[in-house]
Amino acid sequence: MTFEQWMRSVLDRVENALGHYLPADTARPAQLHEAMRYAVLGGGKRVRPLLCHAAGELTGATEAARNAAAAALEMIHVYSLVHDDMPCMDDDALRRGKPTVHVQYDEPTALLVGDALQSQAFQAALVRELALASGSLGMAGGQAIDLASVGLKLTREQLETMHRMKTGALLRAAVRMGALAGETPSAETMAALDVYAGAVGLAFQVVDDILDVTTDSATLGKTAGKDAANDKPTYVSILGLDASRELAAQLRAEAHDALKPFGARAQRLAELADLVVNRVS
Ligand code: GRG
Repeated sequence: MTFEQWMRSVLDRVENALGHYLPADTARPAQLHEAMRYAVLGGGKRVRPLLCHAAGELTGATEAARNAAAAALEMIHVYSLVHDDMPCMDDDALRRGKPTVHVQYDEPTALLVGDALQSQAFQAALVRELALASGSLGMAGGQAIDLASVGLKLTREQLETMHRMKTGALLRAAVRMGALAGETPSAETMAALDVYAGAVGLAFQVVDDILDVTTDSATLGKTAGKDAANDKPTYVSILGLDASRELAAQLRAEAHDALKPFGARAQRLAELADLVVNRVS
């Protein structure tokens, strides 16, 4: 199977699993459930579910276990996007090429969609991993640091810490949850996968910062250069464009090196590292 065929089949399974784990929009309160489905279904790159499936395949996790973990990760991710887009945070009108939830519905609905998606995720998931990755020591804490850093000059180390928490923790959980859904992986396996996930998570953010200044916002449904315009530090603002590109390439190499002990079994994870670094949106 080619990488593209594998991606297509995983993406289909992820969409089905999400449809299954989200409450039906006929269940009351129908409008909240409709808005949850609006936020989650039919959009996004699904990077976290893909990483989760690839790591789960490596450790022999069943399809059902991989689907549950992948759906939980995506629901947490979408909750963070819905809240991040609200007027009290980034105040964005477009997400994934369509109106954000508070624009399409209203602010209270967006707040509740995020809350309810978070709860829904914990029904499906390896609770400890997901809680650690999404709480104040992970994504929510990283977001707090990010919001507090507006107008400040962060060092590269401080920027890295913020991103390791804000986006890296959930990407790392995607790999860990996939792996842990399989045959009890060894400490060595988990340590190697942690190194891989750390490098991919940081590369994802470096590339995001590069794309933020090099792509056309209108076609992507987001505001190009918004972080810079908001006076938020980015890799490009600290290192410059060329050094940021070099860093992304270095992190890709680090991710590949970490997978060496697994040989061909880690092919999909290696391909996903390439996808994260070479993506154009
Ligand atoms: C509100 C608790 C809370 C946290 C928000 C992750 C986050 C913290 C906010 C997301 C805002 C943002 C633009 C972060 C930078 C990188 C990032 C996570 C981009 C969006 O993720 P993608 O590119 O999105 O995987 P898709 O739509 O493809 O799933």
